[in-house]
Amino acid sequence: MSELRSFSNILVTGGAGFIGSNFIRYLFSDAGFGGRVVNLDALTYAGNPQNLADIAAVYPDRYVFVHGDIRDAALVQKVFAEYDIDAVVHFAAESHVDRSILDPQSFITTNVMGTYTLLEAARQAWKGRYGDGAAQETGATGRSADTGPSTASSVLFHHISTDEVYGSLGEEGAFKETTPYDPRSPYSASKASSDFLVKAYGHTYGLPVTISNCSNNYGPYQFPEKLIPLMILNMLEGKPLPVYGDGRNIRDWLYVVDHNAAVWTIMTRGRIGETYNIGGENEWENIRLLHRLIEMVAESTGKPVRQLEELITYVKDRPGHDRRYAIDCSKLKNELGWKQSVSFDEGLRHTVRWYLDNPGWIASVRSGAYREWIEKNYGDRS
Ligand code: NAD
Ligand code: TDX
Repeated sequence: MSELRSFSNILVTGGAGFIGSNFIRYLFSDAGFGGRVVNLDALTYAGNPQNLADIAAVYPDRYVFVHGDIRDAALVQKVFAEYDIDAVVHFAAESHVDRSILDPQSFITTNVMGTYTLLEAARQAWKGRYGDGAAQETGATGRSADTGPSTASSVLFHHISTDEVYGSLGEEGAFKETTPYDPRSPYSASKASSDFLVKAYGHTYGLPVTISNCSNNYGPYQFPEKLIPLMILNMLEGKPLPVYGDGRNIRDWLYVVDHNAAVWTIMTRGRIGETYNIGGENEWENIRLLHRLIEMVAESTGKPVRQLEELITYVKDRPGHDRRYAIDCSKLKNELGWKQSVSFDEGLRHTVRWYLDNPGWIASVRSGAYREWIEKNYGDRS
């Protein structure tokens, strides 16, 4: 039988971004986490502390926001010491493929060097707890075929990664945890590098690590550069809907809360040293997805479907555009009992509603007022 891991002080990096902010909300609600959450975020264009303003107000003692950069070793070490961190969930990253093609540098410094900086801080902070170099003596992974899924661990580094590290699929098959890495964009290459660093710290130093590689997420608070929110907002504003290439690239979509439930399941019950794939088992060609979204926006706004369809504009393809992603998440399902709980129709409908109901959030992430708000509230804390 597996023993449930428990934590007191969780460091969430990138918790002001899309998935990270949803994860913190999840910790305080469905997960029933009773400890303290420290959110370390540099507030790049993609980070918005307003995403968690309600959580900050309700849990002033259990939610701490630290405005800072994961590449800042001194700051990261200070956070570990000051808050007695016993678990890290590492979301912070440059996350948009198109930006990585235009300007890869921050992807390398944040995703690779930033991950290294965090791993090193965790290793130093936790040395006494698990024993540096314990890998060889204990088998590093704390796993045993006879005792089942996990051994309780007082500290854990969970790394959030992507299915894009596995490359691109043809018409058949799905990525498994054993699929060889074949990253093809600067973004996915930087994420692959960070995955390897995490694995190396597990093997070499015995750092208790787990990794998850997830497919495309969607839901509330996603920055409107990604396909689904971009298309919703462009429909509302009557702007062109840019479809890359022939529109027949395929992505596997998962509702963000289901991703976060999987992450928490792995953190509390997953085997140390293991990678788990997370996916929606929900493949859609981009153009088909866009037509479904058009129907939903039309239903919610009363705009005629025809009028929205006329906005569809085929544009030049993304360089190196991966054709198809699909995830085999049977390991996570069979071993830890996780499963998707939100159907695509339900999740998309909720997402469309959320963007319609939150024009203030949309205006703020697109305007200088948002930057001014950050400056006023967090300007002196970095
Ligand atoms: P996001 O771009 O919405 O948020 C990233 C957050 O990280 C922002 O709050 C940003 O301010 C912060 N950040 C960036 N650089 C930083 C730095 N140097 N120091 C501290 N904070 C920094 O990203 P997201 O879509 O929420 O993705 C979160 C994680 O999940 C990433 O690691 C990404 O690779 C992974 N992932 C995303 C998806 C997806 O579909 N969005 C799918 C699989 C995996
Ligand atoms: O305007 C667009 N038109 C278009 O056709 C945009 C923004 C995208 N696309 C296509 C490209 C992809 O085939 O839609 C698909 C999805 O694009 P993105 O939303 O940019 O996501 P993707 O490139 O698949 O990467 C996402 O999923 C994996 C996240 O951004 C990554 O962080 C995650 O790792």
